[in-house]
Order: sequence, then C-alpha cells, then structure tokens
Amino acid sequence: MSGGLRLFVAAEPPEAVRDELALWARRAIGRSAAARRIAAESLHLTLCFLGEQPPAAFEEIAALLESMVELFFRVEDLAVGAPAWLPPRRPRVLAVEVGDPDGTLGALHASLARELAASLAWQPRHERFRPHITLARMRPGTERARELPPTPPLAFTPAALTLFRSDLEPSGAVYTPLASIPPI
Ligand code: 2AM
Repeated sequence: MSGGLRLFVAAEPPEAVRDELALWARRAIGRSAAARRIAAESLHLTLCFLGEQPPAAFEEIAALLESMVELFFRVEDLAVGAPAWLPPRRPRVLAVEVGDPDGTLGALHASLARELAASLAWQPRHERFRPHITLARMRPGTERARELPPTPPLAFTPAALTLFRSDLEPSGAVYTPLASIPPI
C-alpha cells in the first residue's frame, strides 16, 4: 500500500523494567555479531501488529485505544518469564516470555483484536497470543547462543498502551508513538 503506515499496538513496560531487560540481553548475548539488540527505550510487548494501514486509520485506532482504558487499567502483575527463541524452529528473535497470571492481558488482547478487526481491513493471527518482549533480532543464517543466564525475576504493570508507527531503516526499525493511553 503506497503512503501507508506500518502500525502496531503494544504495551510499554515501565522504564526500570526495560532497563533491566536490556541489561540482561547485554549479558546474555553481548556484542554477538549474530544478533542486533533492541535499545531499552524501544522495548515493548506487541498486542496487535497491523501491518500497512492508510494514514486515515490513525484516528479510528486512537479512539479505539481510548475505549480500552478500563481493560488496560486491570492489567497488572505481569511476570517476566523464561527466555524464548521465536519462532522456536527457526528463531529470528530472542525474547522473554511474559506471564499473565490472572488473564487480564489476554482479555485486553482479545478485545483489542476483535475491535480492530471490526474497524480496519485487518485480521488477527490464528496463532495463540503468546505475550513476550523481543530483546534482540537475529541476523539470518546465524547460530543462536546455547546457554543463557536466568532472566531477572520482575513483575510489572504496563505503563502505557500505545499505537506505534514502525519505519524500517537500514540500521533497524524505528518506532514512533502516535497515540497512547494514558495520553502521551
Ligand atoms: P515482536 O513483538 O515479536 O518483536 C513491530 O514490528 C512489532 O510488531 C515487532 O515487535 C514485532 O514482533 C511485531 N510483529 C508481529 N508480526 C510482525 C510482522 N509480520 N512483521 C513485523 N513485525 C511484526
């Protein structure tokens, strides 16, 4: 789609959690040439990747985020879990799993996906929602590290639910927040 925006909606962990995770990734894979670590300020938990959308979709999605505020404020006590190479067979990213013990994040995801599918030319994926935070992207054809240190035992409440624009640059994707609850 020419002139489209590459969009996704993500929950943003608080800064202290992002910093801890970035530190863990540095310890786990260091300066490996096989992986490109994601900067602490860009770490996020993707709920819905929307792909290319017309710029006019922006207002509708921003309004839809507003309608999620009640569900969003129920999400708390998310737990940083084990490291995960995703997808498992031919991993492209190193992530940490995120536990959702009371299912509030899953409920937010289901509601958001349903409403987005009703308003946009977009369909949610068929796969089960597997909450995770990607910490590094693997360069194609490289070996993954075999042993990883244990992840930090962190629990967190997301700081924001944000609509991001993703621009693919030679140095990696650049994420720009467009709308958020609570408002930016
Ligand atoms: P991730 O959460 O596993 O890293 C922005 O590109 C975000 O949307 C990424 O963080 C990415 O996943 C997620 N995403 C999901 N499907 C994608 C796709 N087909 N292409 C690019 N990003 C995708």
